Amino acid sequence: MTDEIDDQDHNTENEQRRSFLKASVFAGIAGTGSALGLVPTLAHAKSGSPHVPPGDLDDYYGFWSGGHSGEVRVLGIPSARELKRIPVFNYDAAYGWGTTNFSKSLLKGKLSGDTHHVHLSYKNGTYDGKYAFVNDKAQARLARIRLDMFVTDKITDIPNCQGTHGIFPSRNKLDAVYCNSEFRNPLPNDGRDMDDPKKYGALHTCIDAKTMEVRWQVQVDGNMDLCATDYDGKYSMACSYNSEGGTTLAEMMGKDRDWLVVFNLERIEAAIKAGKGHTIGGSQVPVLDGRHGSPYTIYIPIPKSPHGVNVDPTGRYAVCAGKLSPTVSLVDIKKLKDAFNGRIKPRKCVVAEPEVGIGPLHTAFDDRGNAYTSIFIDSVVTKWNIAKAVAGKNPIIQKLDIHYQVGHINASMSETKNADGKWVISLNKFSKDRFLPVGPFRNENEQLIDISGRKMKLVHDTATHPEPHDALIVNRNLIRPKKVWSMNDERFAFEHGLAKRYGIKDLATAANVIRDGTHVYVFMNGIAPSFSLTEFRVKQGDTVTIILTNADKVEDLSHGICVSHHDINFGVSPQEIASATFKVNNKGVFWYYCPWFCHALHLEMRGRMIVG
Ligand code: RUQ
Ligand code: CUA
Repeated sequence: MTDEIDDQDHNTENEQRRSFLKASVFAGIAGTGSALGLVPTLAHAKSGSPHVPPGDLDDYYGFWSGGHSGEVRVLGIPSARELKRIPVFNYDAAYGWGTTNFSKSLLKGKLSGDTHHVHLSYKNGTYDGKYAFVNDKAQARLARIRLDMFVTDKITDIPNCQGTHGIFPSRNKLDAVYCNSEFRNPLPNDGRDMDDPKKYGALHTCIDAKTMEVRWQVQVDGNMDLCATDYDGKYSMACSYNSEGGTTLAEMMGKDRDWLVVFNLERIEAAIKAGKGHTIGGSQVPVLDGRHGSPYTIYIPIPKSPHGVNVDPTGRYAVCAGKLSPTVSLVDIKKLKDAFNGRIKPRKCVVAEPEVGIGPLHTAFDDRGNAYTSIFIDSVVTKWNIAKAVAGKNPIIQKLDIHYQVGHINASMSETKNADGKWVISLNKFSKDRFLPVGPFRNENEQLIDISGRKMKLVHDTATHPEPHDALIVNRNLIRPKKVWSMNDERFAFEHGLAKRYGIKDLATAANVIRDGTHVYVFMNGIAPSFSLTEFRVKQGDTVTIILTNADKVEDLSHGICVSHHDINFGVSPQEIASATFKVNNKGVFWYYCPWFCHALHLEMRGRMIVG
């Protein structure tokens, strides 16, 4: 772990540290020596206070989707301090996301997205610290974020789909990410069947987590929203509303029960291997028909327009919330096999259906067999006990008022085998009367709840920029970001290719202006407080590519380049290389400068682009 943590005096924390390690969350880390530096801040959890004093670090990383901002956010928990915004599907001038050649190669001209669900990659039922994945509902994409650098590194277009909503990775190993499409559309969507909604379809898509290539798709009845996987790599699941196949609100609410759709991954993989898939339109991705009666799926009836499916940390139960029914349905994952083999009816997999409140949506878990369900219409979080529900007893332990209209909810480490029962975050859609008014568009209000005791305690309000849907609270010891790039990173392949083509030996020391027809390549570095080029000359009408290397190796010493009046503005962190390409249309002198505050002479870190 980091030096800062090791440097801290945590003698008084011995007790807590020991019991913490005993909790076996970090079996793999304990004993490396760094384990001794792990938990100077566990006092927060013990005291139930979200206050993290100056100089102290949070216990958890929070990974927040950014909703229609298109980004992913990183918070410290319990303080709820926002630590970083990771641009994914959006434009972000601070980093130049949407400006640099690398980001443009991923975004392909699109600058908006709608992220709902962030999930991290797994190994053996807990996070491996490698990647985060996030959906784009707006343009049917899946993105991957590297957690060694906290940057987006891949974006995959999902064919034949609209409204890519729920996603979930395999929980046993780095294998696949499953993505649900919420909107049904003609297949292929090329102008056929437009006025015949009965022929529309929705697809469950499997994407390879390592290559980010689409492996296969399965067509379903109805449409899907949230997604979950089991812990053994056997099943993926989708809660499914609109079993009616309607296109209007009234049509979509006709039936009393919709479904939890369960996908039999073993059967699907075997069928794909045997070449049983067909293709749709111009896409090469093999598609199987998983509608009613197929061997690949079962449809478990769930009341009514269900929303949200979450698997408990024991891996035994999937909890599917009713949304328009006050119930949650507890599905016994052990029974799925019998349902697939036709030995029991799918509905028999539901082993309890307790009433938890009006408008239940999402469920999180602690390490003591309790579940916490967000109740949208009642604006409460309901704590209930799984074993009691299964035994047919009243499982309700407490209903905690929150403000107002909670959507998602999550608990610390809840989506892993190592749920630790410390914190719940409640992502509330409305914030009226909680903060200083800021005009008609309001922030959301996210509330932190201490769940370490028998009773839930509301301890903290935080305003958030619109509109996170979901969040993960991840023990910080599982995330190990680097502080400085390696200049050989594969991310810089394009810039290294240019250097090779134009005979630049070392990008760290480059100061070259190379003309190739009407395209001018400007290779320079930044070392605080100067660029290696204090001017360069180009001609009106040229295309210019600036290749900028941050040659400083010092942690936290970032530079960047902003070219006046040319809409070029991007950053480079230590040892990072980035490039951007633009047209120069007007003669004149245009100052370029470093936008990251890097030095006492940061304002002097600038130069002139002279266009003749
Ligand atoms: S889900 S529609 Cu992505 Cu509860 Cu927010
Ligand atoms: Cu470099 Cu400011």
